[in-house]
Amino acid sequence: MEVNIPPTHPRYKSLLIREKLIKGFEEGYVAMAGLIAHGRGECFDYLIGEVTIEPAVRAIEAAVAALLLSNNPVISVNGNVAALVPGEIVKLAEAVNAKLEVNLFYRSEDRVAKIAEVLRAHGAHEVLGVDDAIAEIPELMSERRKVSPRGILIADTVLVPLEDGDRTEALRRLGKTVIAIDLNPLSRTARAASITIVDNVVRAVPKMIEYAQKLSSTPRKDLSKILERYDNNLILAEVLKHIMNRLEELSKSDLLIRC
Ligand code: PTJ
Repeated sequence: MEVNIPPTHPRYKSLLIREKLIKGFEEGYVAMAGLIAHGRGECFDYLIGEVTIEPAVRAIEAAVAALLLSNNPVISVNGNVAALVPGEIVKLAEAVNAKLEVNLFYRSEDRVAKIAEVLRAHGAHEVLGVDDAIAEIPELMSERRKVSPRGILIADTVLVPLEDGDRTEALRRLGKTVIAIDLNPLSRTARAASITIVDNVVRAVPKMIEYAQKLSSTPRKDLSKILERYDNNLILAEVLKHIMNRLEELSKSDLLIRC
């Protein structure tokens, strides 16, 4: 169903994002739970202030450094990512020389094929996880355990935007560097990942492309230094402090009306 959102609507941008997910759901590649997940994300985005905050920028820099240093980086794509940032995720994969793999919590072969098609329509040359998801991540019960032997199975770094905690923990147990993009700084994924970008995927992925271009000719030893000084617990603590300070400020009644 087409909805006409007036550009003057105060929540215009946010409503357009919502429409992309609804369209993806109607076309059969966004999971119903993906709509619920988006609602939770929106709530945290409100608390953050709907901008990319400084701790997220530092996480983005470290994430891009990790991807550029990797031998086998893989970007895991689910329904929400395909609906929200299809072109950007393909561009990011090119910029850091990563493979794209479809990996779904609510896996169905129909959804996998549709997501691969969306990625190809946005310029992807190769999409893994479609008919080659024949390997399994040990100790993982969900459908997310099914991975490509040329992709996530052998990856040293995996970018997992909008993830569930179980797989993040399972990938960490396998010794992989896991980069999460998650608006909820308290989620199990956020706490289990090696690098957590607490930001909306629609802002984080374009910023990652920007950093990939900026860091593309940085010597490996300098990229390693970025990673050495990165501390994910500190970043998550800074995000929580940002939210606390923001709420503290907003709770002053004269500011509340203007937020
Ligand atoms: O496409 P599938 O089958 O793989 O399913 C995808 C979903 C998202 C349904 C699945 O991975 C899932 O159930 O995820 P969760 O456990 O609901 O976690 C999603 C996390 O993403 C939550 O912590 C949300 O706050 C966060 N989130 C939602 N929208 C965004 C987001 N983070 C960044 N950007 C967003 N736009």
